[in-house]
Amino acid sequence: MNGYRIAVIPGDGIGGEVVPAGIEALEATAGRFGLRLEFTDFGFASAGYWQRHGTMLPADWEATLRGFDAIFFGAVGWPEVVPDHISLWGSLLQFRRTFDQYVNLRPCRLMPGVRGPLAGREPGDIDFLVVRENTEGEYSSVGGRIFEGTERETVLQETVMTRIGVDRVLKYAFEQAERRPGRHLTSATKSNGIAISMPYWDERFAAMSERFPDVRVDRFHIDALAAQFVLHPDWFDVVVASNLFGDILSDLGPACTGTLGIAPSANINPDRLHPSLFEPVHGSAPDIAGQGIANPIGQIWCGSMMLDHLGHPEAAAHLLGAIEDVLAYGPGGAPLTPDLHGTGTTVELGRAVAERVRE
Ligand code: GGG
Repeated sequence: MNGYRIAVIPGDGIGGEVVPAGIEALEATAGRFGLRLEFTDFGFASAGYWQRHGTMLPADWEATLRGFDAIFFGAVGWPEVVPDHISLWGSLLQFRRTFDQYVNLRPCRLMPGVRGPLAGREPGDIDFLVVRENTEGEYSSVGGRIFEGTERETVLQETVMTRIGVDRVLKYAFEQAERRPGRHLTSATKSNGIAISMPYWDERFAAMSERFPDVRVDRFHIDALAAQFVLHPDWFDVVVASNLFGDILSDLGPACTGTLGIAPSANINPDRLHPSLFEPVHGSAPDIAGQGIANPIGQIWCGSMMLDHLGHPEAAAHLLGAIEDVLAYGPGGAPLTPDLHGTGTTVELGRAVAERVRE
């Protein structure tokens, strides 16, 4: 199959700036590999839509998006207009849950030409994959407030871990680790303090590891793991974590490699029963929105992950190679954005990658 329908949701803030750069790079790649990508733009899942309609999504959003092969998403969140928990639960989390995108894949790599904050690390030293559980865990709507407005005001929110939900993401992570040369899987936990759900996660991890004897495993409490990410990021190969821990680690990892601006993520339904969604790890960044200086690499790398998921690994590798080549030119040779110590714009950096794809 060579033709795909892609739903495009730029969302808020810099989403509207980096998504066009991602599409330009995808179109260049599609042209080179004989693929037909048909992009359809949607304005929902944004603060603007909320202002007009009082909701983040139209009533028929599920039927609309179900007709697409993938969703190419920018960023959501504009707290001046709509509280963050409403915009997130009203859009992205609906997509992840309704389309059972139970794996959130977040690669973290020190790229050539990118100066990270950690001294002495070369490209190749840091190259790991965070596999984040994406539909349950700490991101739960089970809970509530009682005695509101009184001195006894009490707020509860439960972590939800189901055996199916935990086992399927662990299995996916083991399979990823089994395919990589390092064959090493680290589990993030906090079973000393969070003494009901996290020991359960550990138990299921230990049980799953018996099915993958070739994968070396270890387990860290999340606090120690955060420190190890900074001190020894080169130790890690695949890291599997609950929803919240995975979210935190997949911001910390890219920060250790220089900038959150290059980090991609894929919200995947591995069973391919529903469309998967590809979004950069970064958010809508209201502080720099509208200035044209947002780094488009995370969004473009999402395009590469999307092509891989759609069954075109060569096209995906070519696009990722173009990203690496352009970054390797460094601030003197490529129009890198300010987070990469350059003076380039979103459009210029995106165009440089698209041109490299065509060369
Ligand atoms: N492009 C990613 C985005 O918009 N992120 C907003 C956010 O806060 N996401 C939280 C999450 O991924 O759980």
